[in-house]
Amino acid sequence: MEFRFIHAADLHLDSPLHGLERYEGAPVEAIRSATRQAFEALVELAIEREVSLVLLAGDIYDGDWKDFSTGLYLVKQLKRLGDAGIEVCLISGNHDAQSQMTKRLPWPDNVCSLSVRKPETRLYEGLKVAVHGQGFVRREVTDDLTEHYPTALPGYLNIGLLHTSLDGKPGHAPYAPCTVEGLRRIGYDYWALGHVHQREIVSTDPWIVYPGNIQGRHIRETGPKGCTLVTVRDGRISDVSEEVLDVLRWAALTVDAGGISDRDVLEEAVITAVTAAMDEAAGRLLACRVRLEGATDLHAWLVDAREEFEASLRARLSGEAVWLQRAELATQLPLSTAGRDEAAAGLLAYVQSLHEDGAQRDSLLAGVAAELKLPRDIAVDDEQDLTHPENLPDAQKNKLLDDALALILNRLGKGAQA
Ligand SMILES: [Mn+2]
Repeated sequence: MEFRFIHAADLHLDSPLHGLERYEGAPVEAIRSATRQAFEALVELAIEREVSLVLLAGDIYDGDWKDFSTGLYLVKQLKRLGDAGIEVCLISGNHDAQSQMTKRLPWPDNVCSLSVRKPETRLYEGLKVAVHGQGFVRREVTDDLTEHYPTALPGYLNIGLLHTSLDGKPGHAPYAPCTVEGLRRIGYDYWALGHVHQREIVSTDPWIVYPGNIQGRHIRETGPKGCTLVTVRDGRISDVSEEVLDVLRWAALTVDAGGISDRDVLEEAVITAVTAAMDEAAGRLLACRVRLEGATDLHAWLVDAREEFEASLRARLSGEAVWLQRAELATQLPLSTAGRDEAAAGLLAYVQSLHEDGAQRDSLLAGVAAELKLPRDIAVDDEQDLTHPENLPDAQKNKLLDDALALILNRLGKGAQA
């Protein structure tokens, strides 16, 4: 006998957009509806591939609903699965923990939501599958939930459903910690995990899988997103594959501007990188950020005219299925004083001496902070607090000085080496 199941997690349906409105031309509607469209792609995949069971490992909702539309939407999609004879087994995670949700709707008949009080086992007798799991009762679950998971049931394919950070994942809150060794000991065939948004096959014996989220929601969630499709033959897992579901692709691109001294050449290099990412996105809307790196004579001009450069790129890309969120500057002024006139070389040498004399640099920055409002152009990144530059790490203080120097040289018409 052969059947298939789908394992997905972290749908974060209708998750809100953070600060996108402040970006010119942001495709707010496309981003707002992306999590729903990706879930519809999952439903269609399940029906098309005639899967028997869909497992959802927590964070189905991003948090409490502002009204009932999110819940009604999900119920409708789950019923589509029910109409196709597909069962659904799910748990809550930290975002949709029982305590987080004030509104509730009854689940359709084909849906089993496992208990948040203790591990619960749901048997699918026709498939000879046992799904064991426990949802989050509150947002911060700090104990190892698997300590009380039952041991594997003989004669069944045993699946553990769990929302967890395992023994620590950078960038993810350490909820329901447990170890790979601990999971192994329980003796299941497949651990359907959720919480970590980056896809990862942690182990193949037994299978321990994070499918990642089904749709990236911001620039830190880049690359293809989707679910895991598992084939079971004669009671054993015979195939595990990744299925892409996202409708909008995020990409963080890097362009080496090192040695480029012509604006058109740099623009062409960025367009080439964006075009390659669009090819990978295969027709989906691409939301991208471009980071420019390297020592270039264009640095001073970029610091001064970044918005102009971005606007020019956006004009080139208009009409394409791409949104350039921003161009991020990680370029440097070429450090050599060769080919510069006396005034420019003097300024360059002065700033370099400040790199070496931290105390003098810090007192200069403290003075600047008190007297001046620094222009946003020389911000080291988006979220940096520039009202207190003296609190930045040394490397960023130096970068701030370098960018200020670049700005001055450019305004003096001395940005590039002769
Ligand atoms: Mn989570």
